[in-house]
Amino acid sequence: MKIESVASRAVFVPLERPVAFSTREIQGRWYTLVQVAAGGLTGVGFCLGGPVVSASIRHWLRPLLEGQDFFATEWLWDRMYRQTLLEGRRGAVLRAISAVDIALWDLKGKATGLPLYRLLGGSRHPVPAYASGGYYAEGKSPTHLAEEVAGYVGQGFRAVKIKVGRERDLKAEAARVAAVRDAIGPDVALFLDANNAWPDAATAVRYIRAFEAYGIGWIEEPVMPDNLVQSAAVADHVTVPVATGEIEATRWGFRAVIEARAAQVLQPDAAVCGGVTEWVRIAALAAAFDLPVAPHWFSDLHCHLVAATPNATWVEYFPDTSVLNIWRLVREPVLARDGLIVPPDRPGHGIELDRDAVERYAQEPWT
Ligand code: SMN
Ligand code: MG
Repeated sequence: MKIESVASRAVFVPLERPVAFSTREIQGRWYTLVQVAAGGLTGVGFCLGGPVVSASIRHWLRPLLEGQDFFATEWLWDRMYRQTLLEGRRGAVLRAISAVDIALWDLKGKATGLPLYRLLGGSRHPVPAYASGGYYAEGKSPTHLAEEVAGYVGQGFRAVKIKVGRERDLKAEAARVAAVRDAIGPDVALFLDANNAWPDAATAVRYIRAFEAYGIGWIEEPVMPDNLVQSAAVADHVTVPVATGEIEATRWGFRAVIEARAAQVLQPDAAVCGGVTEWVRIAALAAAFDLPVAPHWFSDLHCHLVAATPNATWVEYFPDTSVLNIWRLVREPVLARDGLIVPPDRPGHGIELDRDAVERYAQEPWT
């Protein structure tokens, strides 16, 4: 069960049309892919992030991995984390560790013939997915936004998430949320994602109070992720639960979020926080505080984790692949039906790369 080779590659997949959230515009997405080979099997890992991440895998992680037993994920995690302590701990290097760890779990699944959710102690039940979208775009009115989310409800989703916080005009922001609630009816859950829009708690509270009447399930990242005190102040002053964690990393990062009472919903992303190994620890930590986890981003991976985690509530799912386009690189995406995802029964996480597509979007060779 020895790792023979580790290869990574950065790819850039342009969006068909640019979209925006509160403070940034997106023209395309960078992904780093990793392939870990052992005994005729290949484990696949990935994350959002470009050449700095893939270089970290090549430079830092590959030498630590080659020749090691890929089943020893706990020990390999510790080794990777300690060896990269000076340049690592979060950000690009943690994304590199995350991608590698995901590939190691994929290998463990492929070597045993077991799907990831079973390796993690889960069962093959359908997990609830929310339709994530509602981005801003040039010329997109509240009516267009309402049509978009009504489409998701028409596909059977029982929860939707939209972006907020880009418009300075509070009335314009409230009008978007009102149009969405009107379009989805009273019974569909509505989540809002501010992507660090507001400079401080007082500003955030002003906007969120204008949304409260529309029955909001959570407000995501109202302020910068580093400012846990401001986030806690928001949580204290609104009735809407605060969610955060998509760019937080490691059990220690989440411990700080919990200790500061900065959020009522935690959103670790296994491709950011330290891989499957660290995600499971974070979910257990959250459980000790009776906090739910609702993982951020890639549903094809997180459906396994949610199926294995009693305090996990929702999988995030992007019906509009022109916004989050990793499926361009994937052979058999796991599709939601009636707002539910059944984790695939293929060994490992079941995510296989489309070689031709990877070639087309690659920005560097596999090395
Ligand atoms: C998001 C950010 C970055 C990549 C994918 C999705 C967004 C979300 O903040 O929570 O959906
Ligand atoms: Mg978000």
